[in-house]
Amino acid sequence: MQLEPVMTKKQSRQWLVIGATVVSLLIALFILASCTSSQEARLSSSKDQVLTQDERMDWWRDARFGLFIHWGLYAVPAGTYKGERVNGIGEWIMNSAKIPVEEYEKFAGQFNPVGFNADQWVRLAKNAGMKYIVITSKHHDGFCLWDSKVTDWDIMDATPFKRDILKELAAACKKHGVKLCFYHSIMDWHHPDAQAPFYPNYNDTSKSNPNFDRYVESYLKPQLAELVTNYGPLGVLWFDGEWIKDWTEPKGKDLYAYVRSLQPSIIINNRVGKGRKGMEGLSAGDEYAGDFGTPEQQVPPEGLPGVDWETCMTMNDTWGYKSYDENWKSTETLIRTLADVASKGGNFLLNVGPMPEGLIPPASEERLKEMGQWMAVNRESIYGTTASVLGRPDWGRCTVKGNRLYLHVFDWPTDGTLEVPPIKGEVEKAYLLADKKRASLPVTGGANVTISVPAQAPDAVDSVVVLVLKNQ
Ligand code: FHN
Repeated sequence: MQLEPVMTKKQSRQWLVIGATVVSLLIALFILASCTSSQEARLSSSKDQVLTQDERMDWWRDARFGLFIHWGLYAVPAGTYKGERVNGIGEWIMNSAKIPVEEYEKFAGQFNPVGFNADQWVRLAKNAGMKYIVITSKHHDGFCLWDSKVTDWDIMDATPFKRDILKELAAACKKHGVKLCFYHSIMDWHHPDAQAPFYPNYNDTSKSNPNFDRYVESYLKPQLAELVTNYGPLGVLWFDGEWIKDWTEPKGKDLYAYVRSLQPSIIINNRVGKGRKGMEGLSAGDEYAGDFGTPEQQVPPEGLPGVDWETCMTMNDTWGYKSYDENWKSTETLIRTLADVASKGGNFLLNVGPMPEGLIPPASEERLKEMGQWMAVNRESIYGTTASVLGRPDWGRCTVKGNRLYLHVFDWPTDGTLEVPPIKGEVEKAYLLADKKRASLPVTGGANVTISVPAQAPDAVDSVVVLVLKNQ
């Protein structure tokens, strides 16, 4: 029996086409679904969701205190060239001594910091009370402290050391819960497309490079991609060397967007563009790129109200190591500067310039340890605090956190009575932060509060009295 075909040949061809279309649609849907999920996986696995400005700045505002590290080939000459002491900051020696590039390159063969121990450096910073580290990935001399694929002018190819310093530091920071951040110079005295104005003319800042854009697109950005994607999530990209003629605010805005596209949660300073205004650190107006202002070697007298800012400062007179710079700030000065900066709502980025063998100068280490002893007792009067509500009292500074005023008393009252400038709110209690029992100190009420304090100051440098206000 001849079975009647279920359908004609034409009908079967039509069904074949429909079937093939349905199958290819199903395959397309499957591919689309798998791509989306992997994209979401990437986003969620990078834990780098799109954060608000406040969410991004949150850890940084809480930290208040970080370590700046200026380290590179300039530690080899350490301020001396051809037997002569060279004036100026140590990391500028190539420029200050007008060292030709091929001469300067010889320092790479002498850079073998066998004493470098990332874990020791990170523990030193953490024990000092510092919550983040900003290290020079590349300073103006162009030398790279990491294994860069876009140049041999780096620690892996140009030196006998052949270890990726940034990778070792990243591992140590992750282990100890310290945020890793990179300083990166836009200005580059080594790259042929970026050398002017500093080479061979030295300090002829009127000079520009015909191929500067090539340097930006084929070198600066690829290196930043290496730094932002190969060393784990970074806290801050700290740009510098932005003052050159070839760099513009539009370029800065583009670079800011580029780096944020690589790691959306990263924080970027205002030296990515032209908003720095010299050593004061911040130009008025919000038309400039960058998340915080960068006063250098100074604390703004009134702070920088309404914006995030960070004072960076050396312990002596140089950022990069100089063997004979012994003009060290006292630990007292450094602790009081930390309190001063925090009392104005800023962060304090304190610098060390490691030696060529990879050790931190003993005088720097001593100060960091002494600051750590103070922070061990008083850290809550720094971390997460905001600017004073008492102005700048004659006896010291004030930081604030919630309903607590932290009175940083530099000059302890000889008569046992601490006079507090007028405050808004009623006092609940007062106690010495150094007193683990938090025994209440006698307080007179009213607008002009006085606190009876012991004859002996708990700390010779900065004794903190906590004034707890009744919750309004
Ligand atoms: O030229 C640099 C200098 O070497 C150092 O890195 C400081 C640190 O903020 N920044 C530049 C000078 O403003």
